[in-house]
Amino acid sequence: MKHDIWFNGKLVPYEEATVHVLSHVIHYGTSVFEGIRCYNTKEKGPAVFRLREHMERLVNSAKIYRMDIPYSLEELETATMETIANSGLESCYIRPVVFRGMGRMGVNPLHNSVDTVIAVWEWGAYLGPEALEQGVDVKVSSWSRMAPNTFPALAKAGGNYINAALAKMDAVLTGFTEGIMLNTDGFVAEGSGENLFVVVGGKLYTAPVGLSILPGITRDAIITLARDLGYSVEEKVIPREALYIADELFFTGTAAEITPIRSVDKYTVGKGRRGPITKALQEAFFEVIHTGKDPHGWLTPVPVAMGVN
Ligand code: PPE
Repeated sequence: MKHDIWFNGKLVPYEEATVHVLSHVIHYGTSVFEGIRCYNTKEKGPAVFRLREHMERLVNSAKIYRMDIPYSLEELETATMETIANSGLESCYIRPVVFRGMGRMGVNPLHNSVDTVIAVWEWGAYLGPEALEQGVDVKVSSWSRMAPNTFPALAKAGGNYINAALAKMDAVLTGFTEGIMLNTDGFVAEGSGENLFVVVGGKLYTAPVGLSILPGITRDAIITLARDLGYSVEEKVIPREALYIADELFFTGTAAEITPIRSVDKYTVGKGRRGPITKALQEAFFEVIHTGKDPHGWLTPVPVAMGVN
């Protein structure tokens, strides 16, 4: 866990990557961030999954919050590769975060610094070691996703996760692994840190981006892989009770990858274990990230010159 962290342009020792308690972000949640994975692929060695798309989302999140990141996309990508190479990790989770730092106190962040950090660490199965095979038990959260025109859902902003944390705590403290949040109209949005897919009659459905979800990069990859396999995928408004009568349900996300859901609110989903379409999609996804077969150009190998592979 204690790898050097890229902080405003250079790698610094883990212990030195600190901020002042009066940083704007601590008081007002003014940060945007990403979660990215680097996989040690069989054919290409360590390679980052959809680095460009993640960095584009980071830059867009920052733009929404009027933060000017003083680095180009290319510089952020190079910095990511340097941080990975320096860590010596062959597979890792990558966390870029851009935040409002020191300047003035008060809500207005426009006079505060924009600081940029990239950290890496080893992160295993997000929803537990058995989750990818056995599936997880989840509940519909008593907390809703933020309404449109409150917090922008397309921005992956730190402050959004105070809502996600309420849903996650509500789930784990009542004996579930994760909470599914509805939007403020009561339609299915997503998990606290994952998008959600519903399988019914051999077809896949997922909430449209306008329903206050994060436009997940794994979600996009799964839509592509499902269509490659010949499945129909539709973005559709999903009522809560559709979860109870679905054939299969699964989460997608960088951290969660593709995690099957075996029950919701104590209703058994399908046969109560990973379904065949979920399994086929996991296999297609793992073929890319573990083997390194990359028909869609999603992998960026960590440059050999940097020294990991
Ligand atoms: N919705 C939310 C709310 C979300 O946080 C994530 C990622 C996704 C969907 C899936 O997006 P993508 O990773 O682009 O497929 N959540 C990140 C943070 C999790 C955390 O606990 O921190 C992640 O998976 O990296």
